[in-house]
Amino acid sequence: MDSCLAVGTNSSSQCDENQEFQELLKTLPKEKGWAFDEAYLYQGFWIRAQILQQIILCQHQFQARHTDVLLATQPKSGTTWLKALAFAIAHRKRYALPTHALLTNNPQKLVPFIEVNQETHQQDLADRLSSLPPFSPRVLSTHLPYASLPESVTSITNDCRIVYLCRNPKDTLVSTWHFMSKIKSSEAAYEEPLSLEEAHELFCRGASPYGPFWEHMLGYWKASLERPEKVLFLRYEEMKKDIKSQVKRLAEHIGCPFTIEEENEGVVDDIIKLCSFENLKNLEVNKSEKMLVVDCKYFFRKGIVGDWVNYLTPQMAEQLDQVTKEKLQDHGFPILFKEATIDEPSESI
Ligand code: PAP
Repeated sequence: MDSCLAVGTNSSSQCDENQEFQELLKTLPKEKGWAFDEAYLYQGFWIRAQILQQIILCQHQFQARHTDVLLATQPKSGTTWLKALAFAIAHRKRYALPTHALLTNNPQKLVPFIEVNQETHQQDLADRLSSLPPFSPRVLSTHLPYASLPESVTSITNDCRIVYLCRNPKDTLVSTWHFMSKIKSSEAAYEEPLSLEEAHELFCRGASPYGPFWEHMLGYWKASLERPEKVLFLRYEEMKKDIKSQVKRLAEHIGCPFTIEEENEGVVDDIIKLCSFENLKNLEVNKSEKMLVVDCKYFFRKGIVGDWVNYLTPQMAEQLDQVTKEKLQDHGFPILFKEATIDEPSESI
């Protein structure tokens, strides 16, 4: 079949773009994908072909506004949690708790990715952004590495804020593997799910979705040191340990600090409760709705720190720790490096 017809395009310029894209793909290193099609190494990170075309469009087309808030993560680092919190903080004056948008919408829907559409792969970026709530700030998200963000986002003349959430690599691997296995067993899959051994091997080689894990994290960490007013670096484990202080940091960074009165009235605690794993997981919308081929319920598995210990063998954990050590030790990342190698399972808060 003609490649233009195969992807459902209807104009000659779209057809040219597709042919250019097919040519580009031929030049990129390729790896086995985790769930669907193969992954390609583009600008130093691994990405599925179908998403890559949207990423390139986004890099060219996305125009950040000065008031935008962009949430950045690697898949399975706590994206859904961060989306819920940032949305609830930024729009706290617009929604009363009993009728809050988060009670009837999956957080992924309220905070769209700039580079992919989780509803349908065909929808245009402009259409997608025009369907956002008409309030400021726009709360958006991305899995793109810092160096690959659209120029308007990182430009020194743009005041938009970035929040990066990082999770320890062993839990990120285990969570990603579970999620991909669920997708694989859906009707869209064309192969057997990856074994955990295969997933571990790909992850350690850097070939995780949007990986390598360490380079992704370091890009944002360095940016957070160079431009702290622009980039806030958060950690899933710290959020689990002390959510209140992390939520306050988040609110300040995105320009919506809590007042003393709000704190005294329990507004911070209400937001934390609304966005808690237990609350979101048990909402009807998050139990029954679907986004593309993914059931929303798969965004809520265990939500704890240290679950890796139940899946990785001591050898697998040691190998991943060793890679983490090699990748991070020359970059002055002592805290994460230490905790990434020794974190213990802890109870969900
Ligand atoms: P994404 O990057 O594909 O959007 P993301 O939300 O990061 O997904 O991944 C889901 C993980 O966040 C799951 O982790 P687990 O597999 O180790 O359990 C999920 O349970 C966890 N998660 C989702 N919501 C919350 C929440 N409110 N609090 C804490 N963890 C959460």
